[in-house]
Amino acid sequence: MADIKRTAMKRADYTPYPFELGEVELAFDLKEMGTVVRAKVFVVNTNAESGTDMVLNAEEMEIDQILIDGNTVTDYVFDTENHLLTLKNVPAKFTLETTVKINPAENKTGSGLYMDGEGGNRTFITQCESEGFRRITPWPDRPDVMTTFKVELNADAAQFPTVLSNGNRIAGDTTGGHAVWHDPHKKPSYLFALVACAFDVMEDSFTTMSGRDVKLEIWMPTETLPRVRHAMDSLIRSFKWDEEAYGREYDLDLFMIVGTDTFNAGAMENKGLNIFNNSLLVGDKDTADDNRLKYIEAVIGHEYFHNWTGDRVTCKSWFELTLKEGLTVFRDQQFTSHLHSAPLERIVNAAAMKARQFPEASGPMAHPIRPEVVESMDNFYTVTVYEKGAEVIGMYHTLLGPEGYRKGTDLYFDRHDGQAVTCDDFRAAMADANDADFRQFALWYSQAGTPTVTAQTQYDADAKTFTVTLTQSVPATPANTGTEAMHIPVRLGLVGPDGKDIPMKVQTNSTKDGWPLFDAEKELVNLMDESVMLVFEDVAEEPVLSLNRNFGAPIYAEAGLSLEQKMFLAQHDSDGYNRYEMVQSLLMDHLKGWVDGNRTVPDSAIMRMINQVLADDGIDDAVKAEMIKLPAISELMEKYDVIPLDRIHEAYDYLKFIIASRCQSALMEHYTRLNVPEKWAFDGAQAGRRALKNQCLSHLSDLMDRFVIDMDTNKPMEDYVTDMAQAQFEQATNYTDKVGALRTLVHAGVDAEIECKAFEGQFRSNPQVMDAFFSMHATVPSEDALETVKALENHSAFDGENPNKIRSLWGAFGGNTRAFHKADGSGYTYFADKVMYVDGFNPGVAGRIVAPFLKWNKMDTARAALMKAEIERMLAREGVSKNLKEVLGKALEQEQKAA
Ligand code: B3K
Ligand code: ZN
Repeated sequence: MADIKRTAMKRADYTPYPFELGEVELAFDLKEMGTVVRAKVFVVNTNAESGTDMVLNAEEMEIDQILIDGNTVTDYVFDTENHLLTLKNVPAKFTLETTVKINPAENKTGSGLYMDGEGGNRTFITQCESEGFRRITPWPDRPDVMTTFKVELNADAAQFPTVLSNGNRIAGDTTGGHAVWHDPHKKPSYLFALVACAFDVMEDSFTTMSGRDVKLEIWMPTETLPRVRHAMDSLIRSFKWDEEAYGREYDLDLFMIVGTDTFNAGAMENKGLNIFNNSLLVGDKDTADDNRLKYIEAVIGHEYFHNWTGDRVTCKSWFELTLKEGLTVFRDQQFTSHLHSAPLERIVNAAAMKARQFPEASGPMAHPIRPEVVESMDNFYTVTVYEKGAEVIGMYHTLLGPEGYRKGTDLYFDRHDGQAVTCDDFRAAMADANDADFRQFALWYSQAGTPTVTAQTQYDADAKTFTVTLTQSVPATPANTGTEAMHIPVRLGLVGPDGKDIPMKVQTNSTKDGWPLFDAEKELVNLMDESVMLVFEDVAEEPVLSLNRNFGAPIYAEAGLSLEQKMFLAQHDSDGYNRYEMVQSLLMDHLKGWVDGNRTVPDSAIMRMINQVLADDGIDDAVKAEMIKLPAISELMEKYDVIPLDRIHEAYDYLKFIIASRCQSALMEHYTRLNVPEKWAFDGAQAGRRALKNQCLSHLSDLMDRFVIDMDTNKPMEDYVTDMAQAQFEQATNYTDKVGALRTLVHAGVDAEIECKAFEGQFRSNPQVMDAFFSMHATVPSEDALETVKALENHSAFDGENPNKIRSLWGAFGGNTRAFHKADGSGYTYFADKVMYVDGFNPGVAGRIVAPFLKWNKMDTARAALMKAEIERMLAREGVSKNLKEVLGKALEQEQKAA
């Protein structure tokens, strides 16, 4: 085995940078090979008069010259392994000038300055978060070193007429390959950006609340430009919402977005110059489905909101990433809730937590939202830091109410504008603005793992009391971050036999750190001890407990409800989220009962419940679609120490068949009701109708490989449903319906060659749609997907170096549990080969797509052995990245569960 030495950084080791830097003047002479970068900055040593060393980060560059106060420096060490440039014995105050050469055309890492596109779309582009700036020029590349930037750009005017950077253009224009930019706001290097291109621009404008006019520009290849109107409209909505909801105004005269097809992340919030992966920027009704359009809107909002939560107030160190990301995700979720449906947004976000974050928190990469130890920062742009981080912000909002929360954010911005701060500073602002105590709440930042809250209830008919005992437990995780009792806001309700909420009054209340045990106004319990008991009085009849309403805390909530009680809440709970949760929980119980050979939910109950949901006029179509979806397989896998994967697949097949066959007429009725042409609009009700229609079709398609006769027509259902999907494909007047029909056909395993050819013919030149095409094939729930994926690697639209293609074909395959986990191990070998290939040039992406290997230790003995061998093979690759070493190294430390 090759050397797998790993080095970690610890949050506790933070020390401030010992130099202060003035405005930096950067000059770029942009060439595909041999770009020259000059940097000039005045430096003050804050700790010493003179004679100490100055350490800069520097990676993949040739150093031409270093000057201190105009004199050539020779006393320096360039440690190319650790990417550090040390200038020896520098004076107390001095002007530092560096000249380096870099080769953007050779940079395939997606970090630093690199090239994208071909021919007329060839572009210089940057990505500096978290540690890309050090690949551009030697610099203290850490978020707490903030300076203003003046940037001169020169490029070949014929090929790259437009040169863009942060801030305001103070010389040049958009046509001559030359411009000088000045950003008056101090910022860390990770927010630096430049672009040189020959794109076109879509322009618009926004007048801020104080009456300033801001120019809005989206730069794109000419042919793509017509499809960014939705993005521009979303941007205008974002500007307006942040003023209304947070009182935050934009602070430059120009806001630009540039789109690219080659980008490791979704998008990047560089000051005044956001760079977007085209997959989150380009799309209209004919090329993006409703979910994608909503996602584009949310990400446009997210990056714009970073202007305050990230750019104006930034992170002191990368350990504090959730300070900006958790907060900004929460803000984009609020934005989406405001524009669309709050209950739907809650359901979708809770589902993502359960399907993705809870499994991460129980695996080898478990970490608190503020990690304590990091080897490769790329590995910590996670659902824990982002989505659980947003849930933690949401709990402040729940605990303080909207007004208290807003007081907290106002104080945070007042106190820290222009600073690099920590999660503790945010927490202190929330506490100080509200005179509230968040000391115990701080454990949400330091403990990993998903707490479980269990409720035990007892009804006393004579005393008319209902006693609820809540107990919390916090699991131990490989991160070893503690298991102390947390401050958990548990929202709850008591639902009476008539389906109505019973007013909640506790016999005795108490307070801890100023928090009432039961907050009657907010209808929540401040669970701060391991176990608490509440006695509700004047309860005339035995109620059913509705626990963790609105998914108010990111926990497993176990109310110990019977089948009947779950069915009851599914129908009557006044909390829309918990109605959804109860339906999902019954589907989960059905699956688990089948796997365990101990069935508690009869098929008839599933039939009754699905039919009930479909028939209920009080539920939005979009929410119905979410309710009747099957729970994610990752959620069911979480329930086992040793995962019985084959039985899990059988359980899904069986439940799918039960839903399709027993609910056939209701599914058919709703499909028919909803399958009516309407003039397309980006509108929640319409999107809901399309979502439910396509979900009904998808459920019905599970009849396709069974011989079931339709009672009315005497025709085999297989033909019937195929006909329906084919007709929808042919007649679709929007992309949502088109791709919904095609996915149904492809996933049902019927011959869809004609439709696939037609789809490719129409969309071959659209990279985003082709990504969806690759994913659709890579996720077919069948072992055969392995061969399909291999064949698709040769597709003319596939490019193994492009992160979007890597994710849409190989990444999606990794999530296909039937093909990836093929019993003979061929899925593992294939996927490991791909991970190693990607790791050779883009470790950031490799470290993320490798995730399906991490829970090797929970698989059956045969699979665990095969996976472990592949993990060892990946680690043995000459030149394996620190990204892979960290995640795979941690995976190997796990103890195998199967005997
Ligand atoms: N801040 C960027 C993340 C960049 C990821 C770098 N590996 C996107 C975002 O969260 O807005
Ligand atoms: Zn972000």
